[in-house]
Amino acid sequence: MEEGPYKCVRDGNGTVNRVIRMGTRKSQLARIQTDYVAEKLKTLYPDVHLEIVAMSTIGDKILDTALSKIGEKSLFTKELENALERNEVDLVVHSLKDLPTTLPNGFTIGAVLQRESPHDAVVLHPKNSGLTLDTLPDGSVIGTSSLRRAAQLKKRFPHLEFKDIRGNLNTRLKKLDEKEDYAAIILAAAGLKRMGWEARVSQVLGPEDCMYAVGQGALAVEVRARDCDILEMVSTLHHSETVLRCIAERAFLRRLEGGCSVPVAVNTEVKDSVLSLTGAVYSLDGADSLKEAMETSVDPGNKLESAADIQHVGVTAHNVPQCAQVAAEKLGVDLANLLLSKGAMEILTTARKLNDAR
Ligand code: DPM
Repeated sequence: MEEGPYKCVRDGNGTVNRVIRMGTRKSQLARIQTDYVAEKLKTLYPDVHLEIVAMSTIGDKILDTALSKIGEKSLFTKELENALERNEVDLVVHSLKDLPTTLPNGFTIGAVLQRESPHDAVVLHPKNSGLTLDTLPDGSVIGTSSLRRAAQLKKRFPHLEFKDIRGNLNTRLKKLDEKEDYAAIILAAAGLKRMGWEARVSQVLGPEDCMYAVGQGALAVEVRARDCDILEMVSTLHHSETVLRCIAERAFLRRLEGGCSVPVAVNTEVKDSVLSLTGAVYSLDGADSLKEAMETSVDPGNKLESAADIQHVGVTAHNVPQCAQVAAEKLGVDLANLLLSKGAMEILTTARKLNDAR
């Protein structure tokens, strides 16, 4: 008989009776994301008892500062990692795009779930209903604190103005609807969908308008790297194609030394075992930019057995072909090297300095 992931925690009747505690931030989106993963785990492991432990993080408390100005990369994740480390929780569900490309020692991403739409979406002030970024009047103010979104959209829609907007999704929607400060805001389509606010999406931005952030739209489960039981359990949640795309994207960002606060954007696709990655860096106003594309074969045919401890940009995925993961990581690094050879570091360094001085 195949042993389950809990050979060491089965009781005399062979029933799994361990309690798994899931850490989450208190925001509605974080709760929805955690509940979603909990449902998946319940279906896969009906005998496991799941407990949800909600905590607020520094990132949730500092609501008046633009995300890109806070500096601390792991603002939303650190306190949850502390809880993991202290064994207060066993796993934490994050938006992959909020996880740094290098995780602190002792942690790993044990699951990357199938990606929702990775694209950004436009949410209009009700009075602008029917308009698009193109047709909004000159000088209309668009709310976003993402340097990546602002850089691309400033270049593409020069008649628009861009202003920071902070807070969780609920707060932002309220700021949009109840005031006259913004004509529209830009948010990730995935978050809007998870919140059940698809009806507010007036426009989804394709790569020609706005390429997405590394990892956008994918959920990640962070665990203790040495907790083999939990790692094995959550690994069944991995979605191979998403894993490979996100490894390439994260390797690209890591090589560029970019955090969540640099104007870096990507677009990936897997088709017929070919993984393509387009990556770009921008100056803050989008006037300067570099964009290149590369592809690699991620054919799982020549399966290489996975070594026990291998992580790729923080992801542990024993059940996804190692050779494909290696190829995906190399693709990201190669594309970053190509952009670096064309001057990407100068663009990013200048962007960082200007942003810090804002
Ligand atoms: C990161 C950025 C933003 C979040 C930067 C970026 C957006 C910040 C802003 C790294 N994290 O995208 O260029 O708009 O001021 C975040 C959201 C989600 C995860 C919300 C959003 C939900 C979508 C997902 C915030 N993190 O981007 O609208 O799961 O990918």
